[in-house]
Amino acid sequence: MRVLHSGDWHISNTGVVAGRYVLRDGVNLCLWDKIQSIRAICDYVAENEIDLIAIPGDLFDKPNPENVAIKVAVEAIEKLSEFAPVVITKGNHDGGKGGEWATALSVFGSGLRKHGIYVSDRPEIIPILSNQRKIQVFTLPYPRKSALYTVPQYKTLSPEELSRFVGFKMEEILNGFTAQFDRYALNVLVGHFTVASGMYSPDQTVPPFDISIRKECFEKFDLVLLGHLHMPQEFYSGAIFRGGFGEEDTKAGFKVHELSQNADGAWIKTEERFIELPARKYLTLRVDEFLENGTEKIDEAGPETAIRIKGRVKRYEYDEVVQKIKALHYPFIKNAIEVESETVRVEEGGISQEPTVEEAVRIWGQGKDGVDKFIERLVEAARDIEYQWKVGRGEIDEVSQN
Ligand SMILES: [Mn+2]
Repeated sequence: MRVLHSGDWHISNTGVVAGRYVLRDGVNLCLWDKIQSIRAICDYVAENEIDLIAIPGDLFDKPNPENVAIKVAVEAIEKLSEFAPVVITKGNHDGGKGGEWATALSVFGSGLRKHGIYVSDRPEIIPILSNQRKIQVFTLPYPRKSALYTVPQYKTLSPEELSRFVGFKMEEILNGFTAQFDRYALNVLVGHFTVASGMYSPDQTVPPFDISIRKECFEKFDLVLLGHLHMPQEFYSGAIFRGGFGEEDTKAGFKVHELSQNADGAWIKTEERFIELPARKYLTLRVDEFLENGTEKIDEAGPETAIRIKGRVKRYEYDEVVQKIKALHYPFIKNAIEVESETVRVEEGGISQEPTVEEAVRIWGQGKDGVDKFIERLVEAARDIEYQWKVGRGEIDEVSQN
């Protein structure tokens, strides 16, 4: 049995490459890139024997995708369904927040199930027969966390408390699933959420306020296929594109899992292959590297690579660097160079130490009656604002929203 696993397509007709909005063949370049990846997946499915295709969430990038995004998604899923049953679960980007009635996935309707397209926006068990083999698919889409805020008894929970509560409920659902296993079938979990030990990027672990599930809860499933984390890792196929310079070291691709039945009829995973997709490359050069041998490095990277030049220079050096960048006539280049500040502040008693944003918020809240209840939410919001501010200044890299 062979299962193809590819999540987080984030189909949308928007996005910038190296800060530029580009149209190619009438569609946004970011969508054009994704179409190339989707085509490669469709070709793979057409050329190889596949028994099940799982797309665990974030097929779309937003709840109200553009017509062209819908066209790309529907055509791809129809194409894939000619070769194998397709299971799609709802991700956080597909919509359905709070009291929303529909998600972007509503375009598929429910009548498509008889044609082998199974869209799931709630936890459920889907029995599938593929090439005379029984598959029991268990779905666990992204939960509607914000819906809980409308329930009076949960209104006072902090984001961390709410995430823990939702995570606990999801683990209960997983437990319930294991009681419904079909011992003659392949029991597969297809879901969109974070695993507790997961990584957002090569150097960023999952933050504590995200809903997460402990991986012990997966032990009994024959196969666990998740979406949400864009970096390929255990349980995750990763995304089919790179979201920007923050993901230049992240591989984009999909996975193929091979399983075979042992003498007792149990399914054993025999191979897991990661197939890399030719997603657009991103490359950051330090300003000194750029001045030294930037032209060679950029030639070597090729004209489709997005380049960023980063670092600090003195005021008088800046114009020269900008001239050099312009002279390249390179389509995808981002100037993220900062000019070194020339002002130095000296205060009595030495250098003054500013408190961190978090410290400042906590100091402000000290002894204020009633604030303590909201302090964690304030701190989280402050951290988020500080993060966005730093990203805006190019001090840190943004990792695309999972
Ligand atoms: Mn997601």
